[in-house]
Amino acid sequence: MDEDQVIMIPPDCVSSLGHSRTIVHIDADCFYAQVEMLENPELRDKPLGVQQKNIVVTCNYVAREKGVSKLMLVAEARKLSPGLVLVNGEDLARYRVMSDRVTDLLQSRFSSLVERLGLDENFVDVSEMVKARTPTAQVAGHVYGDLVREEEEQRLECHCGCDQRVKIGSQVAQEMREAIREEVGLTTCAGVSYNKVLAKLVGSQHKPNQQTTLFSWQAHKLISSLPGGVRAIPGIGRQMSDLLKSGGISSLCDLQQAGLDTLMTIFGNSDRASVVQKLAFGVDDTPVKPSGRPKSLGIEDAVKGVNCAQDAEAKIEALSGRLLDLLTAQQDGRLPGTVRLTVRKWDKATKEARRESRQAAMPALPPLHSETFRASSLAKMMPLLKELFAKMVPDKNEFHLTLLGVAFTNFCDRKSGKGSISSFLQPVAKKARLDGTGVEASTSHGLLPPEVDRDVFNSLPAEMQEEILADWKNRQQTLSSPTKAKKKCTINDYFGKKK
Ligand code: TTP
Ligand code: MG
Repeated sequence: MDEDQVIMIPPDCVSSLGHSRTIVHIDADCFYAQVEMLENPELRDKPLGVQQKNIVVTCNYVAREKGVSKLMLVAEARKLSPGLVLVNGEDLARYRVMSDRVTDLLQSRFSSLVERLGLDENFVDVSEMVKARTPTAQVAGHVYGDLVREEEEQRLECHCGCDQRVKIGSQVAQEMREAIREEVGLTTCAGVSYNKVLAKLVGSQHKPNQQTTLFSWQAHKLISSLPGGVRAIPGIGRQMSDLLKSGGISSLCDLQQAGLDTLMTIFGNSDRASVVQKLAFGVDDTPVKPSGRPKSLGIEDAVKGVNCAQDAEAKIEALSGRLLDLLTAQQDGRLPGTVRLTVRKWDKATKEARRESRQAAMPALPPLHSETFRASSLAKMMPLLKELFAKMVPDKNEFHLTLLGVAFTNFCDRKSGKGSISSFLQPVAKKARLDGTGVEASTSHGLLPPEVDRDVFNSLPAEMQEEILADWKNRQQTLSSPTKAKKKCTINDYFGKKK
């Protein structure tokens, strides 16, 4: 297409949302290859391909420099790069784990609106976060096209505030990429714009490990720069392009010129016809559809050299309060089974910052929307968090922290009633034991119900321990007065030793 030609958007393709949203598209660089290199760091400097059957499904950037590309036949890749190291990538389990970690991090830290696309891409709607931030003059990373606006672009210049929003979005995208790099170990590319299709398209402009922002007045330039076929538009895959072809539409130009009626005849569905027609002009009103409930919810703040316990505790308390507010705002009624504290310590000797996290089983919290929820949850959490802090920072006089974070994980649905408290607790108990990082709830109870596993019991918060003991006492009383005996599901049934 002619890059200088400004595309006129037909009236029925005009966006109903305008440029009101801010969307970030995140894509992991050579995803499978990075997972392999993380597990086996000596592969980093070698040309590496990930093989499925006789195809190199992806390769690292060392191999790409030698001409190897994604979905190339193994034989061809070997010719281009005789030293190519090939690993088998047919077992997707490890890739899925890393993929979940990225989505989880984005959901828990940046926005509840995260939509996964395949294993290594995520759309994140950061509009709310952007609204809450102060304006910035800086764009993080690259800007698509020239910053100097040509006459035509000046005409297209938008005054709805979208330039400012995508600038802030670019800062958020950079924070996302840094967090993924630091916590998951992967480098990523990001695209920032006001809709999904443009964010995805612009993100691939600079690869690897870079990000690009698209202002609204450059959108036409990006669309015009695409290769001619309809497949250049994300969302139009092989099946759809075959369908379009059967209706006489092969190029992007054909698609732009096709009327809605033609597209409706091809797709037999007016919604799809309209979405596809709009996509061809870079207009995309489809929402970021959350891909499942977050597995964790966290909040972190970089701090300037916290080096006394009192300051650290005040910061942890403030973070915990904000986190509880986020938990209430989640509105799905779930409560966390585990709380995790993260610190980043500055090591004077090595001049390096190191992250460390510890977690503990959560105490029972009051009902989520009760008046006392925040205050009493804080009062219950703080002793635990202080204990975790003391474990990670044992020398109270000699430390220097550059970051503090609190997160909830291990979410469970929790309804009222005894049956549900047990289902809420069971995974917590398991998790606390498996991690080995849970704080042992100190207990003065020497005697335990015979069916209860002491390790499981020790890993529970004091309230739960008391409930188990009270329940046991109750049962003993019931047994000693047989007239009152009745079969009931109790909390202890769930913590029994395996027979
Ligand atoms: P991509 O994001 O397409 O590729 P990539 O992450 O390897 O490289 P890039 O730096 O260009 O983003 O796909 C993600 C992973 O999906 C990729 O690592 C391997 C896998 N994959 C397949 O298994 N089959 C396929 O046809 C494609 C395209 C990818
Ligand atoms: Mg990728």
